[in-house]
Amino acid sequence: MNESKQKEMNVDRRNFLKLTLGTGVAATAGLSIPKFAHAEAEQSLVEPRSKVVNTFCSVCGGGCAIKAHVVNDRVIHLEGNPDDQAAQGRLCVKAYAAPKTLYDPDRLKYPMKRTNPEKGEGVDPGFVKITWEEAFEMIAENFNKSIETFGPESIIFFMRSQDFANRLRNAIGTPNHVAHQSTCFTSQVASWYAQLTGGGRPYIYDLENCKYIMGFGFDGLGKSKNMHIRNITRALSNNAKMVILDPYMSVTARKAHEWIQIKPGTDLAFALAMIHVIVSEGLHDADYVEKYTSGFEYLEEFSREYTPEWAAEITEVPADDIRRIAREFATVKPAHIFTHKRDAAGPNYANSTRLAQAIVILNALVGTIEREGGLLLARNFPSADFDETFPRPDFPERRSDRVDAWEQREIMSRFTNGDFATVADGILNEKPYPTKAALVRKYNVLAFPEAKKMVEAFKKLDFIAVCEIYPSEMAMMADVVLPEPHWLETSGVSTRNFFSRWPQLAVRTPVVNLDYDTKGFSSIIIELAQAMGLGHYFEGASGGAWNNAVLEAAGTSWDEMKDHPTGLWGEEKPFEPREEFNTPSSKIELYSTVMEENGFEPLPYWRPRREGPNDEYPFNYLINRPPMHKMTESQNNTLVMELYGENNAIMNRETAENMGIKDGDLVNIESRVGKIQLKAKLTEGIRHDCVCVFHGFGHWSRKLKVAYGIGANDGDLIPSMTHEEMKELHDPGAAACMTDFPVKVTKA
Ligand SMILES: Nc1nc2c(c(=O)[nH]1)N[C@H]1C(S)=C(S)[C@@H](COP(=O)(O)OP(=O)(O)OC[C@H]3O[C@@H](n4cnc5c(=O)[nH]c(N)nc54)[C@H](O)[C@@H]3O)O[C@H]1N2
Ligand SMILES: Nc1nc2c(c(=O)[nH]1)N[C@H]1C(S)=C(S)[C@@H](COP(=O)(O)OP(=O)(O)OC[C@H]3O[C@@H](n4cnc5c(=O)[nH]c(N)nc54)[C@H](O)[C@@H]3O)O[C@H]1N2
Ligand code: SF4
Ligand SMILES: [Mo]
Repeated sequence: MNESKQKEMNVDRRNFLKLTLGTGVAATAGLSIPKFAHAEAEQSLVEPRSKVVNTFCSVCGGGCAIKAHVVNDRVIHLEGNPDDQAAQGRLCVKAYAAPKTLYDPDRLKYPMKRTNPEKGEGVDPGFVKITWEEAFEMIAENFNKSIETFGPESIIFFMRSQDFANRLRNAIGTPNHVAHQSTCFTSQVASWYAQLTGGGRPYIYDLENCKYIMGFGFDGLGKSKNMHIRNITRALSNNAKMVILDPYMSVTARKAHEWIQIKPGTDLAFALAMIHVIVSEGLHDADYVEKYTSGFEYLEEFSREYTPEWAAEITEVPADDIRRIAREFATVKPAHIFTHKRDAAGPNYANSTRLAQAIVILNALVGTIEREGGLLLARNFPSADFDETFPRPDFPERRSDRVDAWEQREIMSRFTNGDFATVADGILNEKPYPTKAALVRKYNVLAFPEAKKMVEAFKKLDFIAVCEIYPSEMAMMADVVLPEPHWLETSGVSTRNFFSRWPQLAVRTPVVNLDYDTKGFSSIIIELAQAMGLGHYFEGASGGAWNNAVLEAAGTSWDEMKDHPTGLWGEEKPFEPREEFNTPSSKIELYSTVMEENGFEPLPYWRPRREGPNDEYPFNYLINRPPMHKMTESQNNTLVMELYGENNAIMNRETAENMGIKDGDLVNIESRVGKIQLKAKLTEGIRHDCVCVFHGFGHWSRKLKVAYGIGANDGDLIPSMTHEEMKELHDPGAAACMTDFPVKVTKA
């Protein structure tokens, strides 16, 4: 290797290492020096052509604004945009490692079709290269054949909501749009929707002004959201106290003043006892409660029996601690309970939605919602209207019943799409009718509960088209694969609807172009519509025109923003608390009339989890994810894998040793639906009755050369649900119950 190349690689390694250490991740990882860094622009050090391009990160939904440094058409470094309220000049480890994904030789580079009709785990699809024209023709022919023979509802879309794709789905006339939300956050949004917002929920925690932070499992530091990491750190430097309940010593629990090892699935009892203490001792913020909430009069009777002593039996946390924490939470001001997605109030347990409701009540009782130091709703620009921007013909009539039965979820079906948990039952058992063909985007089959059953469901379909950037397991199930560019190669606008304290958009233009034969998703949809004979639904529509419309609604335009020095639009505004909320009473409804009208209990009465440990399956199952990984898509990234290269069965040291299990021994973990094998990792940082597995591993696609065969998929153990089981749970949040089942652990 020549000297200049070596020098550049060292710089690159040092940068990644330095930045990674800066995020606080080093504490959690066996940190070593990455062997190879990305990007070697050999000539670059001689006469470099360098530039800095504005973009924003799309590894997670944070949309942190980035200054991308490019030398001789190669990305050499990403830097947080200092003018961005989210990035504040720094990124998280997942973004710093992203160029390694951009330059991953395993990426998809052109459209392909399958030649092996057999499908399934370990089967080589025999992909061959085709043109985009052939790809669209094949998909159109198969979709149209399904529609003619079995009706439009035989087509199913698996993807996050996207305006162009939603229009195509409606133009086809199928109700079947399946998304991941019941595995991620529905329990949370159901409660905020009913009690407060009539829509979404707050993701902004004003930690800098907060003096008492409490979390029912939210791992803000370990989940590596840029703004959370920095804001939690600032709060701790400002002498805030942090109390974290978690059966596992998460990164956040490690930094907390108190780590409470609560029994899994029982946080609702803890929260109800806190309500009991605050109400019975009159510790609530009487002015706030009077002015901004309704239903306080019901709380005394509701919470009477939920004493700390009652909760202590259920949670295994001493009553004195529960009482003390409730008093601290109500009297140290400002205080708030931060809650995110997959914490105890996420769709993990059958009682999670109730916990989410109790958390809204607790935050309202201490007057911290929409107040400094509390939980804030996002401030956004007015949004553009897709139908107004691109007028369309009428959609055909469509059936209301769906393959995942999501229409039966009274509250959730209004503003989300389900349902990873029940769709396998729908497809395999043709409920309520046969589905035949699918369009999948940006979802991996490994991310479905009971992933092996979902593979069987996909096998039952006649035809699958998959939009991907990687030869993932999902791509391996495809008849046609449609490759998209990496986000560092694209243009776009991020409205950042989640984390904005004041409205601020971020814009991106392509940082580099690797010259692969890829296509952006909006173009894919429009060209597919044309091939299907539905092009008239997209007259005048394009991704670029839509970006411009979004910017115009915010008071600017693409022309103004594309060469903008910061790539950001929106001035900082002082915080003005909201005085009214989007509920029937315009107040925060402690007693939820919306829940009641929809046939649910208006108050979060105690209800146990669905399926706790028993004699046959004596362990609780916990799922986590490593700070530096992103779901199932970063295990082929060598930089990330050097930081965290394999998942384990994380067990309590004493428990494991009593079972004759040593660190590194292979163990089997079994649930009633599956079995995985992993090396044991022993620690004092987990309850004696729990085993924890990190998500993202267990790849079986041989085309992912780095990720293939490492670790196991936590999701093989998660039971999927039948339509009937989901209905029986009668959960307003339609939780997939991601960890509401027990497991057994044996030495392999
Ligand atoms: N680095 C990284 N960050 C990410 C992601 C990623 O893939 N990588 N994904 C993003 C996404 S999509 C999501 S949904 C979020 C998820 O992030 P979080 O909402 O923080 O959820 P989890 O990481 O699933 O789990 C949080 C904690 O809940 C604990 N827990 C489990 N059961 C219980 C219980 O009964 N009670 C209590 N008190 N705690 C319990 C677990 O031990 C775990 O430590 O992370 C986001 N951030
Ligand atoms: N077992 C188990 N299952 C889970 C979870 C868990 O903890 N355990 N967590 C749940 C949660 S919280 C969530 S949010 C979901 C997430 O589930 P998914 O959204 O399916 O997340 P990933 O597993 O990362 O898969 C994303 C896929 O999109 C591809 N991709 C990345 N960028 C692009 C792009 O620009 N275009 C296209 N077309 N494809 C792209 C990646 O290569 C990857 O294969 O999983 C849920 N399922
Ligand atoms: S939090 Fe990290 S991964 Fe998410 S958008 Fe920001 S930098 Fe990217
Ligand atoms: Mo998620």
